[in-house]
Amino acid sequence: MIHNELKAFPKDFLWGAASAAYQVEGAWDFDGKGMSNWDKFVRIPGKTFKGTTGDVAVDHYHHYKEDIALMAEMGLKTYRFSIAWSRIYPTGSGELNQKGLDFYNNIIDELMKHNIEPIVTIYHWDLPQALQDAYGGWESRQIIEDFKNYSITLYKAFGDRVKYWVSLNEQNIFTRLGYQTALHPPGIKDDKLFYQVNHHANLANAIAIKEFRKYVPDGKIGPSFAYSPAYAATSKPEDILAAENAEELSNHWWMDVYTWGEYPKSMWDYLKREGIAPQIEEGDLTLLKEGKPDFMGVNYYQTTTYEKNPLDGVTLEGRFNTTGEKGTMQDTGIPGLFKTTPNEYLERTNWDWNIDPQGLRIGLRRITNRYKLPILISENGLGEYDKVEKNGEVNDDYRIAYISTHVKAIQEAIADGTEVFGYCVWSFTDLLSWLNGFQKRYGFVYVNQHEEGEHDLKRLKKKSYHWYKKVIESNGEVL
Ligand code: BGP
Repeated sequence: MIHNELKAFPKDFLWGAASAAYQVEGAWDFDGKGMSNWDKFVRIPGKTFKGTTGDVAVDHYHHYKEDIALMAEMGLKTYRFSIAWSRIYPTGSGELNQKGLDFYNNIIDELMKHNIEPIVTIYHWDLPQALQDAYGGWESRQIIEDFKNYSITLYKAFGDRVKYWVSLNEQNIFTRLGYQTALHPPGIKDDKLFYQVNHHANLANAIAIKEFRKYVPDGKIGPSFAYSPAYAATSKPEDILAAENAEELSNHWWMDVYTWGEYPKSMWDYLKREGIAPQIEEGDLTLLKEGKPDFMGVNYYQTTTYEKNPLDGVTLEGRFNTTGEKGTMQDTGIPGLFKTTPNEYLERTNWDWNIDPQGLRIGLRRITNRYKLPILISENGLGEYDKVEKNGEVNDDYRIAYISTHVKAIQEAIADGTEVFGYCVWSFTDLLSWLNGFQKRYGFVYVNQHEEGEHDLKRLKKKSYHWYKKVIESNGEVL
């Protein structure tokens, strides 16, 4: 679709930025906070780039006023951040830690003072380790009740001021990397368990949304899904089918459940035949249908291109680029279903992520046509090396190019008929990139933090900071 003229962004469009507790806060054992699964995992040698941890991260815990002042100066309309469950309930359930609630109350009040709409993510991967130890965390149905109680605590504490909520961040990533590829905690490789854990997460998501209606009736809630739309490598029907398989198993497998409470049929049958379909109990499907979200949160970074993968073809074992050495990412797949392959038409970042603004537009249209839900782009951004010049400038023109082309693609998607009400760039300040240390930077604000040594954590506005300020001022007209 080529438009002669594009519609302007809606006048109350939420121009924003996003973060996650573990990646920014630091203060990992301050003020009564309990240990999380990430606090434990990063201490296992070899798990993260140069053994980096979020112990200090960018110390947002002690710098939040400074960071929010920078957001206000930029004119940010919304800030999406997550709550560390183990700050609220140090052991996951039971005793409440008032100091944890105070910290987030302060953040919310500070944001409101500056007219910045808070978007709260209930769960962005940092599970209280006590729940992992007690019953295997997401491996047990017990998590559903504990997640429900934790969510209700947040609704009661913050629901008077927070109107936008994200339930689970990238359920497809934390379950897959936690239980299928072992790159994230708890570092397990077990396909059957992966689908079971994911089913529990679906139920927890649904119950949290169902409860939300009682406590924050005037609010809006949805999950944030890591959507990588599938492309076929060629027009060979076998490649088209491979892309179809990927779209169903890697995308619809989650979004269909969120929206309709149903698993996609052909993939359900496939997993049944393989003996790895999740076990469903009575009442589960009813609950899933009761948890319909108000919007689809989309974290978009890239598309993935697929081709046919024979039965003896590649598996999910493949090197993941966490070093920033371009060209070190390996293709992976599921034998008999699909295999990934480079897309010769797309540039890649130094971490081998495809750069594809049109892919965002395609993804937004697919979601709109299939689910008919409004969309919050809850993450999108560029992780790259940044260099501080002698005069203190960070000239991140590559980031400006990335974000501006994606904003343009959103505007085109709106002209195509999608309803997008917000855009949160990942991220506001630089932060810890889970497996990649601090050298893979995403922020509008540079933070002097590195993998090794102690640093002063000084904040510096990058060129993209000044640029995004103008984008917001002009409501997306000046790119
Ligand atoms: C998403 C996560 C974020 C963030 C981002 C960038 O998957 O929700 O927490 O980390 O990806 O990823 P990375 O840090 O691996 O580059």
